[in-house]
Amino acid sequence: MAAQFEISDGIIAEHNAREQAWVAEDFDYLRTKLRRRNVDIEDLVARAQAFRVAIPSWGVGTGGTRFARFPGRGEPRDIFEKLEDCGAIFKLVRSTPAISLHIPWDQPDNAAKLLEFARARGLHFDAINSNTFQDQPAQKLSYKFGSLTHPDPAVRRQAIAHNIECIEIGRALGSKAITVWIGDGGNFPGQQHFRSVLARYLESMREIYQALPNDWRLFIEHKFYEPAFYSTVINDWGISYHCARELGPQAFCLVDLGHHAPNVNIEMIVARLIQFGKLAGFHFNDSKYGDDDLDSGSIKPFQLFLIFNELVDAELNAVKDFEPAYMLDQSHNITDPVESLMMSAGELVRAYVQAHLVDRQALAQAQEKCDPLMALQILKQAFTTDVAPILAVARQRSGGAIDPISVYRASGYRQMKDKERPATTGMAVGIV
Ligand code: RM4
Ligand code: MN
Ligand code: MN
Repeated sequence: MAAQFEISDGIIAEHNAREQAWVAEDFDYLRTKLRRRNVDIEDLVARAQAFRVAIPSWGVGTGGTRFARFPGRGEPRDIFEKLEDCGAIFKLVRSTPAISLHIPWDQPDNAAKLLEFARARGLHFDAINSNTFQDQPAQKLSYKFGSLTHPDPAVRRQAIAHNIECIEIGRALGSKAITVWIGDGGNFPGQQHFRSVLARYLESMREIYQALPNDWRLFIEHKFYEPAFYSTVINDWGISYHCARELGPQAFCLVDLGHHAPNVNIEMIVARLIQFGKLAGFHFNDSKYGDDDLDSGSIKPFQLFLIFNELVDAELNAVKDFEPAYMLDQSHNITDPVESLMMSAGELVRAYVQAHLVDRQALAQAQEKCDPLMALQILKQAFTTDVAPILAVARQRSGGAIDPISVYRASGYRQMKDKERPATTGMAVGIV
């Protein structure tokens, strides 16, 4: 393979030197301001530098809507090119060294080669995602009427085998978790016997659970509707929690922000799962109406902050076995996915740092004294603090860019990839 274009350290350094002046000035001012609140800015920079969120392998391709897909220029055509894009994102933002692989969309022919390619870019593999929500070309039996919960045991066996194969692939790549999301459900009242399908789900999941290596976790991802529009087998966090408990200590509940009815109090669900020791982690995105897969923090930044408020509270309280896995699960239809993912990763770090600004002692006092107004004011004070200088300094100190999107645009990365990657047909990744 001819040498592929990469964003150079030189261009990052050159841009950082130009931005340096405002960053230093704003950082100093914020340091003074936070000192008045007894907050050490250096502690926040260190926390921002340590923050990690995984990129899904399908996220760097252009997604689709239910109606159309508009391919982008220089889109990655295979998993290696996807890793190149992930490498570019990681180089600029520094908080995204992990890739969450989707099987079979990004099934590797040679795991060792893929691992080596990833390592050369400082990347590694996070939770692996199985797919029994659509049929693949060479597949024997159809998932049209379900997979792990299908009435025909042969279909269930096929879906179980696929998940076990995913664990095997993940093992070879160094993953430590599998995320199972199924599309099983019904469009018609009476189509499914609710208790039977759930019983079959548990029976199938028990077999997958049995195949888990001891140091692996199984993530159950719920979703209240779609592709089924009347009933979904794993429809909400209550069912997910029930199943995780039934399965055992290696099973956890994954929260995709788009998988709840509008206006559901997601931060409270997060707190409950933390309390029960069953929070797997997140698929971050944002939404207005349903599973819209919009960019994280683009619609409801306060909700994102409130979720991180719960996560940081658990972190500071050293809640036992609290180890949430973070991933961005977005569909980029009208932006360059690399830009969207960089911005979204930044939004997560922002919410995380802001959550660290919450005066928890004062909040506890306000709660004790039944002073809701003060409680809200404490949260708002943290949420309205502009922490951009902290994020910029954190990126810079980790070797990344103060302004990742400007550097990315100036580097001409997409234009170079457009030349290197002539379009092929059949590059659709489906609806994500
Ligand atoms: C689902 C869910 C899964 C993702 C698929 C493509 O809605 O969010 O995590 O793998 O979409
Ligand atoms: Mn998801
Ligand atoms: Mn989703």
